[in-house]
Amino acid sequence: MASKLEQCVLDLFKIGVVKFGDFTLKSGMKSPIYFDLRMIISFPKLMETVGELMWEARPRNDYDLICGVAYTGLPIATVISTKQDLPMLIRRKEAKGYGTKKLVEGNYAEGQSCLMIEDVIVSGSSVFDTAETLKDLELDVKDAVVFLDREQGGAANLKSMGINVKSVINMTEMMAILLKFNSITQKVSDSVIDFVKKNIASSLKKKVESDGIMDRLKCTFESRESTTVQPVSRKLFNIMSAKQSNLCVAADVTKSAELLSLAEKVGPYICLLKTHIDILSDFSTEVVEELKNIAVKHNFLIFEDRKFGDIGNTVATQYSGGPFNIVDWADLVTVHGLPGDGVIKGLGSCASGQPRGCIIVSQMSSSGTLTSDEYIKGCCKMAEENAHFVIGFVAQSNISKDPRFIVFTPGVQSGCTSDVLGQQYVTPRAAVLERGADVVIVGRGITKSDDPCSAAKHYKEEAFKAYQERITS
Ligand code: S5P
Repeated sequence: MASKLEQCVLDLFKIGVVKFGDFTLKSGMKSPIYFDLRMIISFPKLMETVGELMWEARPRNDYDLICGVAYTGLPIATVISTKQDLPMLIRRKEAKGYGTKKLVEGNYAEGQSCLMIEDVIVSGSSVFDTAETLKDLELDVKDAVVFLDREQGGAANLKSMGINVKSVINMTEMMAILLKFNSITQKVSDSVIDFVKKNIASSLKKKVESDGIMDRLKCTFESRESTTVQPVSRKLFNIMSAKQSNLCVAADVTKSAELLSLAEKVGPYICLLKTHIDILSDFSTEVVEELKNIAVKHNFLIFEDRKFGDIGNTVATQYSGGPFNIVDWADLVTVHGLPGDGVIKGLGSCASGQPRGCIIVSQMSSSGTLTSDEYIKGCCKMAEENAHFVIGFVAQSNISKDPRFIVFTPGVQSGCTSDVLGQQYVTPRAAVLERGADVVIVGRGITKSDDPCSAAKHYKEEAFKAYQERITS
């Protein structure tokens, strides 16, 4: 008598899930066998059995959530979810272009453990992508269960990235069952086993590190939106694509009326307006209310360049409260990496559900800056570990290839190389093409020009043209 697993494999073979012939896999690899579990949705009882076997194979017992890897993982995860009364998440393949623009659907809370469900692994890249997205939401994702491990290196690949995979069956075992029940010949089985041994998928780690497609500098802002779940990054990528602008104006003016008038003038050309709110001699809560209205009208975000640099508890009180109550109106703020990630956690604790984020000042434009290579590396690590709140870096060079993170470069002005107090300038073109800026920050080049509106238009066009050249070169 066939065991439950044997019967399941025979049934899958009978309905055509296991096919022999010449196939090309998603990775471009040629294969003599194709395992297409999608069609089990037409066989509910069999789908239930697959779900049961996968649940039995899970690495641990105590998960708060499960997440199906699109697409075939979704119906299987649904079956498990209802049977085990375990809440489920869905990770979209692409972010939807309307409504909430969420990449992950379903309810979750920080720190909950989530088991990933996938039909088959070859290199493990789909499971890895899903894990990265879930980790950005601060979920605890270390385990995946798959039905078939094709034994082409996927499990080892995922292990090297910290993900533990359990499979219901591997290719050798599946061939053995089909052979035992005379469903295939020895010759077919041998050719499949020989094929998997000779066709090990390339290392995921190397792929992630070297893949040109993953390189920030080569990705469009539009495509980068779907690489992150950080709500402010997503909004900013969206605005940058829609307005064709990667210009941030540094509105370093000292009167509220000047600030609002400048925001109105440059608003149509910018993706971000950067403020130093404490230099306003006549600050009032009304001015930020008006600024918010102008930001909505012209579709840009507000970025308070506060450069928080103290322990978490102190920055939390500076961010939320005091005369400026920054958390209430600034989409983004800057932080120094110096204190360690308590500064980020402190700010994050005040944001409570509002879409807010921070940028780590990792490298400065001023002469004599103390931001060493070690310091920059530390800032990058901090960003990776706090990607739910960190949207990128203030930097002067290509410090991160990660397409999720946005690099902002200040010290940008055409026709001027420095000021008398140590500021150093490059042109927008050099910032984007030579230094790897995504967003250029221009202050006096615009605010001190005779016509800030035309100057903003000019800088916007030059910086965006340089970005377009960069992604197509
Ligand atoms: O390294 C830096 C970081 C920042 S945020 N160098 C900078 O100049 N900035 C800010 O960018 C600075 O505080 C100012 O608001 C703006 C540059 O202004 P500009 O007038 O020199 O273009």
